[in-house]
Amino acid sequence: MSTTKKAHTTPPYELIYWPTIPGRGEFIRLVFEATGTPYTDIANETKDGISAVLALKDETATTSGDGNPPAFAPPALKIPGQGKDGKALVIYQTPSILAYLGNKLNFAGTDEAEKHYILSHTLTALDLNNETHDTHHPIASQLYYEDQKPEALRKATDFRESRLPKFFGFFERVLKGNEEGGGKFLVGGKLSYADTTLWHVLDGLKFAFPKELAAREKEFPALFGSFYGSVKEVSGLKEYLASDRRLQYSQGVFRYYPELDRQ
Ligand SMILES: N[C@@H](CCC(=O)N[C@@H](CS)C(=O)NCC(=O)O)C(=O)O
Repeated sequence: MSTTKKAHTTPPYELIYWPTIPGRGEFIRLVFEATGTPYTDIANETKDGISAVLALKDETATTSGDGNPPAFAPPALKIPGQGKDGKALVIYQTPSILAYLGNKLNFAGTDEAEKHYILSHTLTALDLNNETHDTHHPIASQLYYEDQKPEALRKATDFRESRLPKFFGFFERVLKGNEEGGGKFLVGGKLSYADTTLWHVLDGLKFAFPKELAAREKEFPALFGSFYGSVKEVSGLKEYLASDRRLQYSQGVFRYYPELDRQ
């Protein structure tokens, strides 16, 4: 990564997210990696970093520190010196963090209209992410998958048969309509956080539903041909994806249960 120069000019961004899984923290990591921005992934990089995640999750807290309001759930981003009275700013909600970083790191298009298109497409990609989670936890997040298997099967079947083609078809149209992007970018002529976010959801879906995705990819040539293939080759991302910082899918949003995949 060419991070040396930026290290002197960007604040020491601190990602507060669960360790060991990509999870929703990955959407934030990809922005840092694609832009060559230094950051600390506190729970993965420091011994007691998990305490920052647990503090964030404290359901009795009335602040997340430095006068910031409490956060509902990880991920959160802490930016020293950018909050009220020169204190740290703590923000949460994945799309809110992405929009903040997109502006700061020049990763949110080239004008006001593009900025809004990018946020809109990101929210749609995150809707797909959330619907993926619901395929294995359709009844309750706090119950085990094993406690909701029949419902999960119904949910996953509908998801694969109805929702996936609807989302994929939508993004295929977005890519085809953005002539400037040449099939590589959702908005305009350069990479944005909408691209990295959608890319990670597609990648996670390939892990979670390998047979379904293999069968469907040819229906969406822009999405799985040019777009998926080009984003992972982007400088910064390519190196990150090959590194041990890229965490393996396991028991997060993207899980592999063969019985939920196409049979
Ligand atoms: N919409 C929120 C969802 C946050 C979320 O669900 N975080 C998960 C971890 S990925 C969590 O710990 N949730 C706890 C809860 O919802 O009680 C976002 O995108 O940041």
